[in-house]
Amino acid sequence: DGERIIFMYYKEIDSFPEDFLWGAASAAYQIEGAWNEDGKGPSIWDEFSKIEGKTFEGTNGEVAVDHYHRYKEDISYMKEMGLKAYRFSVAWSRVIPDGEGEINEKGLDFYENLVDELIKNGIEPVLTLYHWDMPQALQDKYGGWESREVIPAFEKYCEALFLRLRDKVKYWVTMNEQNVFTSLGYRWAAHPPAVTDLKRMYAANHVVNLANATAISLFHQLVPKGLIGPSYGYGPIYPLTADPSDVLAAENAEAFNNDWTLDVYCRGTYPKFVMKQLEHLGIAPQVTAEDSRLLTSATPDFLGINYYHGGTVQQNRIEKPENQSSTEKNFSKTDPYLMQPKEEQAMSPEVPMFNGIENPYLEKTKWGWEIDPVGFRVALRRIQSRYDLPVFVTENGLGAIDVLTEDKKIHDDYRIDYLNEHLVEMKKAIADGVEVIGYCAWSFTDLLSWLNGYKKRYGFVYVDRDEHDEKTLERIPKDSFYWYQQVIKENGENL
Ligand code: BGP
Repeated sequence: DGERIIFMYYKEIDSFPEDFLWGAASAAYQIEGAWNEDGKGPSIWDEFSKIEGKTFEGTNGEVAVDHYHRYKEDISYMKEMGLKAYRFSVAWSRVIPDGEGEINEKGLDFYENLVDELIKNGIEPVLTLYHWDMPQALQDKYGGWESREVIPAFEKYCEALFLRLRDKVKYWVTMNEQNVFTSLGYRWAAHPPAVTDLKRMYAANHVVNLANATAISLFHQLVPKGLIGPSYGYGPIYPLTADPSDVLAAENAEAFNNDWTLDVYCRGTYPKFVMKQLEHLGIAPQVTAEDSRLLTSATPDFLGINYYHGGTVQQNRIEKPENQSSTEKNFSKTDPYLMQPKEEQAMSPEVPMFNGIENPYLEKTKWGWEIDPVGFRVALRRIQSRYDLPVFVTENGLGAIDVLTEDKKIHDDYRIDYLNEHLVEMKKAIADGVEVIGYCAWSFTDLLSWLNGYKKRYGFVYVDRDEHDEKTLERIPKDSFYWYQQVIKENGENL
């Protein structure tokens, strides 16, 4: 009967692959601290976070959670948990302090030691090359990603890492959430370099695409046994209703938000529909024939996906003025997956295409991010059918306020519920035929949120510090730590 068929479908047909990479993730700026030690140069985040009013209560990564000095202790918790994979990022300005000149051996040593320690403890390293911390020197000299001059600099930095770590690291991520750092950096001025100019955003985005393809090409020459891909912040778009105009609006938003980046990564071409709109407005990037050759020649081996939430849209408010209503999404600029805040009207190519709106079916976190586990399955399915590449889930998690009890416990059942629901949907997506090679929850320890300090926590391991006080920096496993330990032990069998 029907119930039995449904039961079989989800519980009996598919288990997680034996070598499934159960992991957790972090990023250099958010955990390391030691911002100017052992020869490290300043990054754009070191500078930006010191500008008044830019980050929550003026937090910065000078100390962060001091992982630079405590990585062995952190890895001992990973081992206790049974973690199979750990995703971290390398700070470019630790390896090449001015971004393009001398290589700082001490910087490379730190990452090699970290990788050795992971391997010694049976944990697969997953290395992200760029998680937003451009060397400040390249920003000052060339204007960062707005200039093609940074491509050879990025290539040199990647080469240094490929050569040093190619026998030890199999999984590599090129860019973390290109869609997020370009839009928050060049459109909304919420991240460095704090620009609000669409033309410049699209130009910078194109340079990032070229740098990504350059790194992938070089990797395929130097590390033939490794696997490399970008990590994209993917949010599936829904139409608010079955009104064909809303459905079309959702297609438009999917093209602007997702195809715009993913088509370039996976096919080497920009979606024509979006390109035409940008050309009409005179804000399209300049794409040469040589650029196109490079982009089509370098395809990723897997697609990294960071999933937090998607978006819901309806027909645009020009054709349907009643859509300019109170239900319109109240966008927050600290939400990296925002699509179309209403205050920006002029020159915005999205305005005639769709109107972002709250989804009436979904609950939200304290920070207004929709909680949508089914959307995770939708995301994985769409990616599989459009690009047919193996997927590595490189981030997914819940930002929440955690309370340390007097007996030093953190009862984060809300996080367990969130992760559990997402893992169940991922398991269903695998049963649907999506090839998922691993899952890294965000994050392993608590860490510095770019714009939300230490109030918004994600970790399995609590870190005793806050915005105002570094305190003891003691590590304390949360309830979710033991829950995930069990999931890994059972290889997700009881999800
Ligand atoms: C992703 C970033 C991560 C992390 C996460 C949570 O966009 O790749 O680095 O910060 O979002 O974001 P937040 O700290 O803003 O809640």
